[in-house]
Amino acid sequence: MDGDETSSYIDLRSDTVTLPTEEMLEAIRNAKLGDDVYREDPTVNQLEELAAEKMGKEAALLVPSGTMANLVAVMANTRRGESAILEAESHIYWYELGGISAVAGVLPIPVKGEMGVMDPHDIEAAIKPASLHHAGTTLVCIENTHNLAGGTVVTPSQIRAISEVAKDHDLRLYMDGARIFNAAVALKVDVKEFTRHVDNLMFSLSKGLSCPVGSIVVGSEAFIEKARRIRKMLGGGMRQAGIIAAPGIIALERMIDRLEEDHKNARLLAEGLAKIDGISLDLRTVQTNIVICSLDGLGASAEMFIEKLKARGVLVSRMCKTRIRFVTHRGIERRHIERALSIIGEVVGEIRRRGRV
Ligand code: TLP
Repeated sequence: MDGDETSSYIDLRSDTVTLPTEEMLEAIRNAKLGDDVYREDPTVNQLEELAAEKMGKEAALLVPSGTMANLVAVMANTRRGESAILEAESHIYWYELGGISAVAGVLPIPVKGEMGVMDPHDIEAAIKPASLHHAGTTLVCIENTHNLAGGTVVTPSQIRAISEVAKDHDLRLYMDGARIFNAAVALKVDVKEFTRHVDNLMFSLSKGLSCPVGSIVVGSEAFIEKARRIRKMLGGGMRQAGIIAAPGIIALERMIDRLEEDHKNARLLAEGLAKIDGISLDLRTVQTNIVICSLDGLGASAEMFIEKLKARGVLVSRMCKTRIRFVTHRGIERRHIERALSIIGEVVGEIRRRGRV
């Protein structure tokens, strides 16, 4: 689908569909540029300094995508033949084409969490010692907010508890914080509360923060130096990347507080969905800008439901055979949620009238 086709839709597939603001486009036009592989792009340098400072870490590195950020970070935190513990429904495990194994050479050890949060005892039990038989565990990855669990927040105290296990066993702790500002806004705390107990993390500019491209890896100077080399090896060294960094600076300075509005809209949507017979969801998981619901009670497949919504102008994503996901973002206002709810009500009514499909 091209941009023109989707522009008239109520697009709830992802916050990745957000377009840059006018101010971002202006900043791109006016950005001071240089060759970032030589570290001579002043706009990239400014963004990386700002990101490191905001996260309370020593250094940062701009990369093209969240997937590359996670891969670079896993590689900089481990050596081939080691293992990493991650949540069983995490993005790294399910949605990154197995890069952790295929490229990083790391064995993922999935640990099932509760609403996206792993229990520190389960983490401890899953650790593999470096021995003649095992791929020794050296890394724990958490995801915050947790996408597949419905945008749930891993709280600062939960992170601290996990970090204690990691420290006890000499493991590194990494956070896929693609949507970490959603977590900070949801709990109304400074983002450093979430970063202080992890060794390093990444966050995305291209999701709710509305930038067209980019994620940032953050950590110690030594870690980022290593990550910079790995980024280059993976083909992610960019030249005049200031055109990506310029909107990133605006994102960090001005786009964070408005995430609250996305959360309110997600709540409104979730409460509306919960009232529709045949749709079920766990309202406890609706903590930020993601809503995942099940169509089990309707006997409808996600594919069919999604097609029917699309035909009426609403776009959503499939999570599995009978679960769909809605994500709110800057392109979605309260009126869109109200309209989407009434369309969903119509589609459910139609399916129920026709019986099981
Ligand atoms: N998630 C996308 C899809 O890939 C599912 C989305 O629409 O939510 N970590 C997390 C937690 C993510 O949700 C995503 C993107 C990534 C990493 C990868 O980021 P990108 O898409 O920039 O490679």
